[in-house]
Amino acid sequence: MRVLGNFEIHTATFPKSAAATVPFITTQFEVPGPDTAANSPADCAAPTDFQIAFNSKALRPTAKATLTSPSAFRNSGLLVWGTSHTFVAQRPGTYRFVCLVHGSQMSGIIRVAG
Ligand SMILES: [Cu+2]
Repeated sequence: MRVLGNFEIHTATFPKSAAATVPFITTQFEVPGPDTAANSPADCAAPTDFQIAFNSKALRPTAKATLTSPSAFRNSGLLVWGTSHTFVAQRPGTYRFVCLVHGSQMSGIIRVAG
C-alpha cells in the first residue's frame, strides 16, 4: 500500500485507535530539559513559556513499515505534496488506519487476504 501526499498535510497511521493516543499537536510548558505538559498558559509559572508543539511521534515515520498485526503502531510520518510512504502487508488481517492530522473522520481499512 502506497500513500501519497497531496495539497494538505496528512499521515497514514495504524491502528485507527492511534488517533486517540497519539495527538498531532501537544501543549507544554518550556523548561530546561524535557518540557512538561500544560493544558493552557495558566498551567505555567510564566504564561509566555506556554507552547504548542507538533508531536514527533506523529511527524516521524516508524522504523518499520510492515503490517504484521492489526494492532501494531505503524506511521507514515507527515505526508506533504510530492512525498509518499509504502507499507508492506506481511500477514492476513483487517488493518484500520487513520490520519493523525484530521482524526478519525479520515480513516480507512485494508483487508489482506490469506
Ligand atoms: Cu489527513
